Amino acid sequence: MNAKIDELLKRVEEFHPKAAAEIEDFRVKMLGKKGELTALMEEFKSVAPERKRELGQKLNNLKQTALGRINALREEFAASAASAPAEDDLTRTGTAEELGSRHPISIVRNQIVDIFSRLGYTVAEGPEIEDDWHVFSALNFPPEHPARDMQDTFFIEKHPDILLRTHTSSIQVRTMERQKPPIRVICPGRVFRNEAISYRAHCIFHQVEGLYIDRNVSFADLKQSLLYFAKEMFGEDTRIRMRPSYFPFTEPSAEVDVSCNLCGGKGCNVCKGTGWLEILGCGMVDPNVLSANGIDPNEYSGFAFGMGIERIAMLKFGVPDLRLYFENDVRFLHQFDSVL
Ligand code: 2NL
Repeated sequence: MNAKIDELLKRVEEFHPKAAAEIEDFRVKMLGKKGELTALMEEFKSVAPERKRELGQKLNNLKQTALGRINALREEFAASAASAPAEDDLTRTGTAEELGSRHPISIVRNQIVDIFSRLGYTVAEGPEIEDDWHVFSALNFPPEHPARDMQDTFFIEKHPDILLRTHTSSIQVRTMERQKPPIRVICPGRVFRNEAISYRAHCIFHQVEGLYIDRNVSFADLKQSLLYFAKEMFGEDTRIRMRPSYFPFTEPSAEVDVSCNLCGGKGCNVCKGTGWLEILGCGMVDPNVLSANGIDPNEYSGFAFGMGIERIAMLKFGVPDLRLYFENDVRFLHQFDSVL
């Protein structure tokens, strides 16, 4: 046993690995489960009692030396790996990094949010799984309104009160719960409707809605805010027009068109010869909605608006089919690399 200890000690002292991997091999051969040093330790148990002291000290010394050498060598290799110049051929062609790019829906959402941020709006978000109150009742939807029908809205099975939001107005309702006027929020988000999927409709899409409530907010404020938005979004020469419309949550309500920036208003196939493109809906917040949300309609008034991001991105980028937004085909997505 004495000779074997001497032999192993010599091997430890003379161990000069060329590669870091050899260190681990050496450690396993010495100190692993079936290692030679481990075997000696096992053998030591049956050594005669009068030799235990002498051999125990030698064996312990061997073990400490081996561990010390292994650790020192490990550190040496780690340090030289960090500081050594690369042995690779530095003149060879590099490998290109595949960069991702922003989705067109995200690009347009960010642009809309940026424009309204400059008018003092702050961004709010809310849950996609909602309840009847935040999506319908607080927004003056009558009990028999068709949007409350299973045909149009995804309800959670066996929970007729829980549903996927059909518009992001529920975020504004939640904002009014938390905050007293003045309120100025812009609310982007994903919404869900039970629609058959086609080039112009999808069951999942994206909206941005805005809400402004304060004393003396007028229809003129609404019109000027939306004109500013249209010019920032579609160019300085853009004009807008409003057509009377109807929404349960606003009165009066209007649909807003922007002048077609492709033909300059003369009429082309994008604007179907009209010179105008519909981009959003809006109106003065219905007094019933203010009351339902704890705001006195005699003291405050407000306007709200909503737009579909897919549609605005279609107009801006000439996307012909809504389904392209959801397929994540890189040949489509890479066309927006340079936009932002
Ligand atoms: C559209 C039209 C609209 C609103 C959304 C709203 C929200 C509250 C109160 C009143 Cl909390 N109104 N939202 C108002 C008018 C139009 O959206 O075409 N969206 C895609």
